[in-house]
Amino acid sequence: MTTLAQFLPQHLQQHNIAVELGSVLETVVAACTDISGKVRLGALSGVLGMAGTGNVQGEDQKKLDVIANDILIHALKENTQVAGLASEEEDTFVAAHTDGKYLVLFDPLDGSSNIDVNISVGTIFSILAKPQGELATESFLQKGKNQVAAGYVLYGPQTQLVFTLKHGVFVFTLNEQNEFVLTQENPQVPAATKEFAINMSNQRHWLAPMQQYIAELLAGETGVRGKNYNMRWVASMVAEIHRILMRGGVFMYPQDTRDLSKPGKLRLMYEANPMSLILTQAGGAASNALEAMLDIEPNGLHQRVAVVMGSAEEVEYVNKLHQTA
Ligand code: AHM
Ligand code: MG
Repeated sequence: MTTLAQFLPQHLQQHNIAVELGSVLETVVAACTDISGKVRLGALSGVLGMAGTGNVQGEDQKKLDVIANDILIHALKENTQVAGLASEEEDTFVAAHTDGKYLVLFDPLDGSSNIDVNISVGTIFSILAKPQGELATESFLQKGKNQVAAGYVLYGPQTQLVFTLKHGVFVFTLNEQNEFVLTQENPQVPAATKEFAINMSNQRHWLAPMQQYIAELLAGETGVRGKNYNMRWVASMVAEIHRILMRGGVFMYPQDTRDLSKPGKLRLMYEANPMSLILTQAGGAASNALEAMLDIEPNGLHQRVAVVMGSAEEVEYVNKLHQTA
């Protein structure tokens, strides 16, 4: 049995990764352990229901969105290696330590529409090195490929931590002593898949290439793809990406015609980029249907992006349909 506390120092040393980065990761994980405890108890810890507030994206906040956000901010501000934070639930970045070397971006409780009905939710995080100079919004606006670490904690039937420090992907499971124990090293996303995930209720709003792609999948053996596909939709990105990491699949949240000023629903900096780093480290692929997700030049902390990620063959197929449209 290898706990995170045993694994991390070895992994840092083996790959020459700064111990300060390890300490930031440990702080994120400690906060998520705390959040996991609250999620587990649900109504018994009085954390369910609405907070009666809205976030910068105009979305209503659940009590647990606010609690998870507060736990992460409080913990990270205590770590002197952290220069600043950005959260889905905060309009602007939060400054921490002037000498801090790292920036942490997170969605404290993703999929929170699921929390009151006891379906999996998760925390997603991305860590960047702080550029030289005074902390500003621009300090955070780095391409996904610049991330030095990324991961998520899935609060599901088991609480699992998945992260990468850009030397493979590691999966840990929370035990009864609240320790994360290594349960899987370097899962690989199969290149081919027969499973897709998309919110089909938006079908009539999709652009033509996405309409074509899904129609081809639904045609199954009788269509050009020549095989039958299965579909899943949890409406919890962390659960969806974890399933794909474990057994393959393709996850999409495309741009649609309702509001062409919004390229999609999901956020680049603390949802799409960290998940893309995890999947690409595991042999998968990720794009906005046109270019590699990790190469996108960001323009805002809360910028939205179209998402296609998972098994490489499917992501490439979707990209081709869009690039040739
Ligand atoms: P959130 O950050 O407000 O929780 O929204 C993100 C979630 C993702 O977890 C999930 O993939 C998607 O929204 C589900 O959207 P929909 O409600 O259209 O099914
Ligand atoms: Mg979210």
